[in-house]
Amino acid sequence: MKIPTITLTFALAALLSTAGCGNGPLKKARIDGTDTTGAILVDQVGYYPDAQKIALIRSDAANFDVIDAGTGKVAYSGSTGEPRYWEFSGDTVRTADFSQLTKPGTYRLCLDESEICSAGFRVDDDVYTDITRAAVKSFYLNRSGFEITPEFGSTWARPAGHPDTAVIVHESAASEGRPAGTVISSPGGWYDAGDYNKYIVNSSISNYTLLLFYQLFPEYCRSLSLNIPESNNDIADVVDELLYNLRWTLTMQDPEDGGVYHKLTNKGFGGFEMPDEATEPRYVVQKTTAATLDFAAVTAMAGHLFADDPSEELRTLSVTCLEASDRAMSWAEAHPDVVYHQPKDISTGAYGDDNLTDELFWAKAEVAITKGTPPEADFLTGFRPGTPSWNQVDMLGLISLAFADDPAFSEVKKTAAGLITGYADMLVEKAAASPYRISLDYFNWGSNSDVANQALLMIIAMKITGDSKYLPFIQDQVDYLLGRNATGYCFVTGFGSLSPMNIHHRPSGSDDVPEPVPGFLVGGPNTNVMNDCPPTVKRSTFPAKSYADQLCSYSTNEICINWNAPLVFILGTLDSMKP
Ligand SMILES: [Ca+2]
Ligand SMILES: [Ca+2]
Repeated sequence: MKIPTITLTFALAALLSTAGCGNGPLKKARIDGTDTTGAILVDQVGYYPDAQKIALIRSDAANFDVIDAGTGKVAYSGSTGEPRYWEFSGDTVRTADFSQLTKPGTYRLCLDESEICSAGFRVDDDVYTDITRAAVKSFYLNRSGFEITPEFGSTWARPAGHPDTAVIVHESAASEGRPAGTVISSPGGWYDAGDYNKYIVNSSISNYTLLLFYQLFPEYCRSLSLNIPESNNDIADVVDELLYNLRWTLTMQDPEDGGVYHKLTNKGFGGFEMPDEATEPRYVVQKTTAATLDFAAVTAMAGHLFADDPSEELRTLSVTCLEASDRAMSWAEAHPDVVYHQPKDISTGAYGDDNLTDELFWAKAEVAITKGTPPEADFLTGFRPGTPSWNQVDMLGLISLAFADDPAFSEVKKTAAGLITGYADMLVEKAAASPYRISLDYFNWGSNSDVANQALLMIIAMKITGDSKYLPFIQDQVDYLLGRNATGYCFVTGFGSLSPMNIHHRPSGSDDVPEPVPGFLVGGPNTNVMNDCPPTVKRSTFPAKSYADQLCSYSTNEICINWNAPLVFILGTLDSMKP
């Protein structure tokens, strides 16, 4: 946990500096003091030396200093920008731009000539390395059916739970070959979120995002060591980690007809207990078109991506994935509109979705790329770009088309690229107009993942065009998630000077470790109250402040694999750019 470490560091620094000479009372107060007013919002993890560095100030301060956190010496002074009101937070903020400060170090930002100073933050080349590793490693720490040992899990070691080698076919999932009550094996995979269940639709977008990360940043992925059990094989650890989930999804396909079960679940959510203590029966529930199309898309993509990989294991897996994809597509063609209906005796996440046109688009796009057969000329006609989410996945297919390397795809590739950059440019315009400098202008459940996915789209646009105009806006979205937001929290567990401590995550809420499992992005502000906490837990009526660091608050403080996947993508992109 970083909070005690940083406190210790500054306590030590303060001690050393008072032993020196010529430190006036103000300088000492600046080193010791912290901003308890919430007036200063910075990226609490830090900035690259040559990056845009903009803090937001919620006060009338006209000037600011950036001081060396150890000595109190002023490293940079500047004036704040014009006050701007943000309707989503009810705040008036000014910018404090210290981009010109490029010397590596640990700093605090102080207002006017006062003792109101931010906590320390770093400027250095490696500021995002640890947090990127932690963001990927959170998937390892959320593995189902897997013992987390102290060697790899440190304080968060725990016994294995949910082996899922004896899973019951629920009556909603019964087929001729597998009648209700049949026992099947479906081990592995990640727990989806704060609960212990596993859902194909949400796994699919998560797997896609990590596969895309490997596709676009292969060298960086190979350089990123995670200290997981597979760290010494010939596969990039990011890929090892996603394979743990991808291989589970393969077991969710009925070998007889190719259809894919919607989820593997307990009947209800269950209490806050450790994985090995949660031993209620597990079921596979209803095959659906959404799950099967999503599965077909991801297995096609993995099959294509791994076909020529240096690793023999991945080349072998590629063949398995391509066969699985074909069989899933056949089932989906025969069952084009089977939507999920939650059975009466099941109350876990539904991930229900009535609109399957985007799932079909995604699967068709991935299959087309895999087979080297461009889609029909009107495939992109009327396409409306948007921010991807678990139930809106056509953008994933569009991104894949924009990176298709087969010359036969040059036309569709160009159109796809234009649609993505057009949308990303609109996001950039919104961010430029926003006092908090983010493109998001709605705050639903998991709003932080929408911020992350919009940053992902800006990165895709930067990759497509090679235009560095996107970079400061990508930084702005990252800064928001890491502390420069209206709540003042760094939204990634274990990082920042103010970080969520009470996440809605069963292992974190039931182990003996005070600090939550690190590296998770919490859902963040949510306009919808959802009545998940007792009335004593108050949330702001302003959307961008409607957040509670409370275990009960699954509407704002849960974690989820499809939220962490874009976090990995955006932090990893920035980390890959370090010199
Ligand atoms: Ca490895
Ligand atoms: Ca959909």
